[in-house]
Amino acid sequence: MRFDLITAHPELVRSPLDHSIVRRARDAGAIEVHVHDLRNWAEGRHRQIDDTPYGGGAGMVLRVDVLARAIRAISSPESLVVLLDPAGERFDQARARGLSAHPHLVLVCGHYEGVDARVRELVDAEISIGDYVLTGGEVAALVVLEATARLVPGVLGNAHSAQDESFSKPLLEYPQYTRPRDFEGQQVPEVLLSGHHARIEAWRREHAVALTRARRPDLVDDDEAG
Ligand code: J9Q
Repeated sequence: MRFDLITAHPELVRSPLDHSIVRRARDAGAIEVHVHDLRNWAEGRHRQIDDTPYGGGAGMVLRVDVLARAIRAISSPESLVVLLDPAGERFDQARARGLSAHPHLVLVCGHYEGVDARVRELVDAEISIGDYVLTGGEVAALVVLEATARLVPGVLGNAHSAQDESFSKPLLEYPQYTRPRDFEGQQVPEVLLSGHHARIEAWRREHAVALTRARRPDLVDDDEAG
């Protein structure tokens, strides 16, 4: 799968893309990631990518003509062009799975001060990662890219894919422990040291359900609060 990011701040996204699962997926040849500086498509003496809003008001708005040149240069009929924007549809695991089925995703990073409204006609979808103010769409684009990339076939090993299936049920993770067995009087639960795999499985399932019910009742189908 191919990802292209269009951003006014390419330096902001490069390091995260060179690490973790995204780096491994790129190294394995399962995904390709290209970062584009929006300014490459700016024109005129000042190569401006944004301008003051018609009608007045504070801040700068990303120009539709510059974004249109960038999107048209990078996308093809196979591409899904997504604008990261607070007014978009909420991103979740189901959306990540849907995106991972596309051969080419073009992620367009918005600006917190806004993009020209006509940009919405140039994209296939608008996505928000949640209700908070960000300076731009860059961090949101990285979230979407990572969550999507790890679902591309060949990115994760079989152990991880199995785990992913159990998340889509979906429950929160069961409590995990590693050494030391005693940390300031807090002990690792005895059952996890027992080597009794069936009991360990049952313990984990029980605690995953209990944790999910306590913290995320909305994820448990039998809960009235859900
Ligand atoms: C571009 N706050 O917020 C949540 N998802 C995306 C965004 C966002 C933002 C500002 C600019 C995207």
